[in-house]
Amino acid sequence: MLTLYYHPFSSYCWKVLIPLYEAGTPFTPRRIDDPPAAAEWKRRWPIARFPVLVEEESGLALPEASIIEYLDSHYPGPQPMLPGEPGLRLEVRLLDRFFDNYLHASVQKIVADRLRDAGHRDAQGVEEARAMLGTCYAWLEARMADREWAAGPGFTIADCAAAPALFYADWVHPIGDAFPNVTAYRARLLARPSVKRAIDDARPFRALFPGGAPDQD
Ligand SMILES: N[C@@H](CCC(=O)N[C@@H](CS)C(=O)NCC(=O)O)C(=O)O
Repeated sequence: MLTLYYHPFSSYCWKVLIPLYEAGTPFTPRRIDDPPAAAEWKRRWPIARFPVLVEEESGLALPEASIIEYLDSHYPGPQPMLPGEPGLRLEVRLLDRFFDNYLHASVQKIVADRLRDAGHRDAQGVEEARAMLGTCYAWLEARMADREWAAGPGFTIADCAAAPALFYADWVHPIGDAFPNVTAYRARLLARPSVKRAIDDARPFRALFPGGAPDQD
């Protein structure tokens, strides 16, 4: 049995929920806003970032959402989320890194800045994050011209990384008309049942979004 320490509104938690939902893998949800669950979570991963997935039988803790690779080999779903062909595996991992390190990180920078005291805001950092999002949209626009999913023919771990990153990116730095391929890809992701379920589970928490959630999605 798997335990997931998570919060339904957390973007990185969606990245783990999506493959769990895709494969229909059962897990015990433990919300980190519940103090006993939070104490367990921090004991198991003192870095204290979520999600953290734990395989109870072996005691194996799997922090860092990209470690969903493990699910593919140990709790496989109907289709592999990490393809077998070495070149394609590398491409999936590259796209996963792109979505996390440049797109998602820039969204987090903008959101985190809204939580700072007025006197401690980092205007330059936010400006740089916005510039990075623009660069990411442009790169992805060209890439998605003739693709359905981020890497290879099927839905992969790269798309699990893309879904929450693009969902919230559009909230903080609208993708707009200049990037129709990115907009269409985001719409495909949002229509995927596993992604839709994660979005719907998070709906009750939208009032928590720093700066207010936009009236969309
Ligand atoms: N590198 C981590 C990032 C996870 C992450 O940033 N999670 C956020 C929630 S979406 C978090 O833990 N925020 C709490 C904090 O920053 O203190 C991963 O890939 O799982």
